[in-house]
Amino acid sequence: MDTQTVELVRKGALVVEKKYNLSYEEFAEKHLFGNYPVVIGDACAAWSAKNKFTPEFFKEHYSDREVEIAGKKYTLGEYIDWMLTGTEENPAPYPCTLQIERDYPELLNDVLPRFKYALPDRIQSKLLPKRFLSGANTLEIFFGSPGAQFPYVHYDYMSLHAYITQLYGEKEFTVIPPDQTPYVYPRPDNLWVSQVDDVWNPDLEKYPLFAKTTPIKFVVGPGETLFIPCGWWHTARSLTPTISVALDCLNDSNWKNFMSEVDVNMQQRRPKLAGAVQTYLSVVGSVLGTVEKMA
Ligand SMILES: O=C(O)CCC(=O)C(=O)O
Ligand SMILES: [Fe+2]
Repeated sequence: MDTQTVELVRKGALVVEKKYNLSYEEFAEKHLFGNYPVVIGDACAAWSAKNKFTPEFFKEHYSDREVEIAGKKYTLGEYIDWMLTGTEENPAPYPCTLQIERDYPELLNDVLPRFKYALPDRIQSKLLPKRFLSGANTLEIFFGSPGAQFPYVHYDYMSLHAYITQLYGEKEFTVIPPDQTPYVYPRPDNLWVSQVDDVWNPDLEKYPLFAKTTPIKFVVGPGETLFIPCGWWHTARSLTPTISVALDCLNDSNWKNFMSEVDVNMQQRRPKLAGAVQTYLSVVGSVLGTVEKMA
């Protein structure tokens, strides 16, 4: 920690540290099971996306592809021009996302090997029927312009852990710990989305308890990966034109949280099956836990 950070920690403020050469053991103890975010400075060192994913690359190869943002269609070429010329006052619409596996499978190799911090991962397990993930997007590329603000404060759907790797430009993140959920006013219909839309300028008359939150703000730059553990509220804002890759992870550390999310969905849609699904997932959790320990 630098001296400024040490000062802040002494004052009791929460901070998100940046770490290089982080061992898996330290990551697992302090962050994955410790449920605390961290910026990993070199997780994506082996990815070819690191130098390849630039605005020029996407313009050259994918200009004609269509993207849809908030119900409006653009070509990726149009969007990239806007993203490069957008300003704080007039940002490009956000987020502009590409689904790598579904629509750009030829780019999969550029975000491999999967870094050790996002392993083991149960999202692709044959024992986990995909419908339990309720359509969560688990591997996406994000484009944004200066001033582009993610539209809401949320924690990742289905309590998946998120790893956001910044490949181009700088993005500012704000995170709020899960134990402050009582002050965050989750939407009754979407418990993972907050009703408070501006963390730094909240409507305290409408949301008085939000004053008790202690949001942590920091910047993630090129080559850096932010780990956001399950249940941590977060939002983001691009400071420059940005390209990021977001991937999700599910394993023993967030399995119980995931099971609760599945239960909430099942109680709404198929309440009679909810109990059986919980039993099934708890067996799957034990089986995969054993397999992972042997690996
Ligand atoms: O990079 C961002 O804008 C935030 C993305 C995010 O939090 C998400 O897609 O869940
Ligand atoms: Fe998120």
